[in-house]
Amino acid sequence: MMTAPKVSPIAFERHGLSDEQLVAMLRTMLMQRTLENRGFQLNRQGKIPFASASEGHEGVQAGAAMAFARGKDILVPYYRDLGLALGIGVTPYEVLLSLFARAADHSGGRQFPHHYASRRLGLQTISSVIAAQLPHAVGAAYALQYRGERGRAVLTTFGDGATSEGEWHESINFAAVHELPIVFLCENNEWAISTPLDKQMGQPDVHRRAEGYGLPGSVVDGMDPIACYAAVGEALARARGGDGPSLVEAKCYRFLAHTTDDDDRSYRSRDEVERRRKDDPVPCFERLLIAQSVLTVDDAEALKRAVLEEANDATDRAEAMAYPAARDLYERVYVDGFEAWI
Ligand SMILES: Cc1ncc(C[n+]2csc(CCOP(=O)(O)OP(=O)(O)O)c2C)c(N)n1
Ligand SMILES: [Mg+2]
Repeated sequence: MMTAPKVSPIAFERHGLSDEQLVAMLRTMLMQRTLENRGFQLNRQGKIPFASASEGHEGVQAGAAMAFARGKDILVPYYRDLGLALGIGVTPYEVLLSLFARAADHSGGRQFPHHYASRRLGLQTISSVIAAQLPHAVGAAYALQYRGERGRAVLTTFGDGATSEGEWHESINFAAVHELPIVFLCENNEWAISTPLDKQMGQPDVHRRAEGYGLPGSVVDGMDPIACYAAVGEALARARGGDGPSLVEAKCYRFLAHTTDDDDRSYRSRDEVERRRKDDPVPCFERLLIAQSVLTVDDAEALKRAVLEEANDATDRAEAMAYPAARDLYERVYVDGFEAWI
């Protein structure tokens, strides 16, 4: 009689994450994907001018967000970090207000979409200028060190293309020299708009550059949210404990065009994108949690329905809000008086 081959259990290292935390990470990833697609839909409907695309980055961002200590750490992200923003507490409604550029948005509808800011969440706003956020992040880390604050760290993120900018090198070097409490997280998706990795750098491993600057460097599968949680968590713990900066490289992939303004068919093949889809972090993580009995198939379906309902509700509410008044144009340009941000 034939017996069914014994299936060995899938390796499952949860790095101390509870079932609730794992489901929360999946929820963030599902919401990121839903809002991502919503941005493209609204743009194609002519309702919003622009959205960026982070499909393929959900794993690294959900993991990093779970490692971030809300109320203590400071996040200085880049424009592709929708999942990080959601994961640390930006709401879908706030995301939609930003996409619709409504007056109720945190910037009064005047900031670029996906450029969030929240003093409450420790989320510092950015510009779209590549790598320009890194000296700011290093400055925030320097302030923490200058004030002798232990137990707090800065998490800053950037793409592979950003590592060619002068600010990237200057920031990493300054942080290493002064042993600042900061984690540099590279979301290496192999493309900088139409520039592939082999036209960006002579060797494809950003983390190996860490040694040249004198700080620890590590690499992690950016499609694996738990591994990313562990890698970023370890680096943040080192920074919070006064043991200096780290460079973490998460290898991921961008599945969609760079933004709603880009057509990636002009520079990469559909075969390449399809091939990489098998590593799509969202269904892979969902399957893992079901296989490990963290949630059932029915739970996962209910979660997806709840995410879609919340996204739909946020879309309707944000769309119904007013645009900023034209006379607001010159507000929020200069501040009256100065208040320390961190
Ligand atoms: C200083 C500067 N140069 C060029 C641009 C135009 N630009 C916007 S995004 C981008 C690609 C950046 O690629 P990468 O750092 O890998 O991040 P990704 O978009 O792939 O996540 C470029 C060149 C810019 N915003 N700023
Ligand atoms: Mg890139």
